Amino acid sequence: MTTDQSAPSTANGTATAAATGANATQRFASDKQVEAQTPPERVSLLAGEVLSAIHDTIARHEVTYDEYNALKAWLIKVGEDGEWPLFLDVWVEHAVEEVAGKAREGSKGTIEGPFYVPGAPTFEVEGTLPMRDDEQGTPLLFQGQVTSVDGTPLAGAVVDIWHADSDGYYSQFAPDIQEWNLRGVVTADEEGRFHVHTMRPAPYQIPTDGSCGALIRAAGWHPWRPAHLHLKVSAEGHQTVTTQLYFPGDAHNDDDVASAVKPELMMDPQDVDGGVQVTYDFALAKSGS
Ligand code: MBD
Ligand code: FE
Repeated sequence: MTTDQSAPSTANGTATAAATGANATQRFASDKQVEAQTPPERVSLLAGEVLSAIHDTIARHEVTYDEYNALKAWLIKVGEDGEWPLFLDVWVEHAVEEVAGKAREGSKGTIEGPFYVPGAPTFEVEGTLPMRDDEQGTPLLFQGQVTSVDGTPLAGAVVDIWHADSDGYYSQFAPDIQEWNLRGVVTADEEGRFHVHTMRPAPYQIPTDGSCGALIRAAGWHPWRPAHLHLKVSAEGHQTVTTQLYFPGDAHNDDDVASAVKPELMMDPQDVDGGVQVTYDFALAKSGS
């Protein structure tokens, strides 16, 4: 399935770009508090520079009316498909994350992407992510310790984890997958240690049947992200790290469509009886530092 360019058909639905996009758009609207408190001088500066960059590109490459109208039609289509969350998180978020994370000590972060859902089922110290009785794939034990940047173990640190299944699909964004499949929140023990049993995710292909797919085809790009785990690691008095972790050897570690791979985020999976085991420790910066 992961090498197939088409969306999967299932009994009750298809993971179309429009369906995935509509879910992502709705989630963004309901989960993120977007406060428009940016002062007018800053809006004018930023909007002005972005527009100037567009004008410069048009002048430098002598963009035609046909090309302008193709862009206009495409932008309209991105909205109709609900693919603004996907487009922005794939092609823009990494630059924002780079700025946000550059001065923070401790574990590296990377982009959140469009598929986080707050409020997943919780468990203490060691547990298994919600999964189907016949969940496919290789069993993965993901474990580690959360400390402060000075090495102090952070008792009761919280690790929120979400990832795709072995076909590359996310619950709540593809049809026919139970609500919290492969999503969970684990609270660490007194030493900041946690253990999460799950299934190894597959590489992820962004939907190719919508406007983002159309851009990829028109430009001769590819739609792939390497297989990854998404995490938010938090602890009292510390800054939350939003990150992703990757598997060495994945074909797309070097050309992630979302530009979100960093060398520090490579895991070191060990083959164990019946699956793989990964130990990855997190160091959190203190709040206000
Ligand atoms: C993903 O799973 C993802 O992590 C990002 C960043 C964009 C699209 C899909
Ligand atoms: Fe993802």
